[in-house]
Amino acid sequence: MQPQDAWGARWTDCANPLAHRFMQTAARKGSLVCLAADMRTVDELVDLVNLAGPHIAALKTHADMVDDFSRENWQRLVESAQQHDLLLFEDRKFADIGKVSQQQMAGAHDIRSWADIVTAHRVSGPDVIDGIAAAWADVERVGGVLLLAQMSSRGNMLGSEYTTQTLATGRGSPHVIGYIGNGSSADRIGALRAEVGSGQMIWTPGVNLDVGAGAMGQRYGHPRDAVLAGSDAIIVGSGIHAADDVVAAATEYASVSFQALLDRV
Ligand code: 5BU
Repeated sequence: MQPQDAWGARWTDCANPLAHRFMQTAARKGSLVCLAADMRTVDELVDLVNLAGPHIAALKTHADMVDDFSRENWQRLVESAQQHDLLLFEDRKFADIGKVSQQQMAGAHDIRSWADIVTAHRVSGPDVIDGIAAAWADVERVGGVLLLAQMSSRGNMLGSEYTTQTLATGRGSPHVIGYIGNGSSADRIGALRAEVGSGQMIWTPGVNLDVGAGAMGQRYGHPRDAVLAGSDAIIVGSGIHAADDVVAAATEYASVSFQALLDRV
């Protein structure tokens, strides 16, 4: 399917090249799934990507939970992501001063060299974004930041005033491709979408076909409700990687999310 047919106004309004790349991949594969690959070894990660790869549009990692991380080892994951045309998203949740964020983008995990997207909290001030962008510039790459405007976990402190300030920081920034919204609440996503407009993306964790409470304070909403309310990418972890049949689960999340996009447009 042509991306403009699947995405409607978002395709024209959301001009960021990385957002376009995601939308194109999503339309081609018929999937809004960003797989949260919360695995502890590179072998498990690569196996998971090889299984789910055809049914997902982006890959989210936590490099610092991987026991056998090394730059050489990680390269195997980067290559399998490339083979499946997946944007690589490191959910690092940067939250320090700009200069330190720049250095943390380098460091042991060298995130700046392989990640296309990272998350950041707005809490430390707007300069965290400049620090991250400077790190990508240091290695002559361009990436996109998703600012945490909401979270899915219970009891979090990202209230509506904080969200509004976060959007004010991200609006018009060439480095901010969009925001993390709370996938467990369609109402919250709808409110966020109304405030964001259609020029930036909203990606949502806290979605599962089995809605309700998850482990340790995680909360889940239904992926269809999230997309209808304005989410552009559903971030799914255990719903896929912990399923008995990973391919079947990935296929189902893909079709539910993409059908919801078509119904939304
Ligand atoms: P789950 O297994 O689908 O619950 O995994 C959710 C993933 O999304 C996991 O990697 C979290 O780090 C990530 N996440 C989240 O759950 N909630 C949030 O608000 C943010 C990220 Br930000």
